[in-house]
Amino acid sequence: MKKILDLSLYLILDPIRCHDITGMLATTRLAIDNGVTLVQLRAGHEWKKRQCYEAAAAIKQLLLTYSIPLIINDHVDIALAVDADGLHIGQCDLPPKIARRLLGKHKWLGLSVSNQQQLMDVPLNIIDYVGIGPIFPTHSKADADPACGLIMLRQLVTLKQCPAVAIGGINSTNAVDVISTGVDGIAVISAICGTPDPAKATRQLSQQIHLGRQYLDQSHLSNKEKGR
Ligand code: TZP
Repeated sequence: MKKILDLSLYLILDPIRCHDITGMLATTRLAIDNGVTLVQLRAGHEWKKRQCYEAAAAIKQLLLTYSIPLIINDHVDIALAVDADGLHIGQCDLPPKIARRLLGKHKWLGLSVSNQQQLMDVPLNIIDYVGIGPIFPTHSKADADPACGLIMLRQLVTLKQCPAVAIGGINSTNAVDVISTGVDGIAVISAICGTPDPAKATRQLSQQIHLGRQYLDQSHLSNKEKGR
């Protein structure tokens, strides 16, 4: 059975910024205690399969106690091996149809998109959510596409036909603006992983998501009033 997918604050665990598996587990614990709603393991390219499996199994074990879903980036075999809740794929990974066939219908499947064409091409019968980005420049992904910015994000949000999370360079200085576009959540690496105080960083982001949603509700309300 699929758990409820709450994209609000999506933590992507990065082994370099968290240093090692122990660091990833510690970061995960602090982040969940302070408002993270979903966790993804994004294993390093240099990782051997065994290392990836061991990290995924340990994180899955921890997340089970909190009922927070685990998504595995790219590796469908690892997702199945640890009974993760879903898989996230990019435009150059397995085609969505193939990933879905391997994954089965009871797990979440997310897809990265970075422009309007990719968003329009999302197979809605296969994909559960999209990751839109990078929104801002990022140091966490070497081969990231150019940043699309808030204006483009707002436009993509109006076109989307499935839940969407924004990603790339999102932190406590811009999270309110990102959420105010109407996107369903934010996904972050460096705003939590490797920060001096991941608990505080997560709390701040949660508060900003709340604030961004309040702005959005207020602007919907005042648009309605103007239309009367
Ligand atoms: N996909 C698009 S940008 C990105 C990924 C995985 C990296 C996001 O990391 P950060 O540190 O939150 O900018």
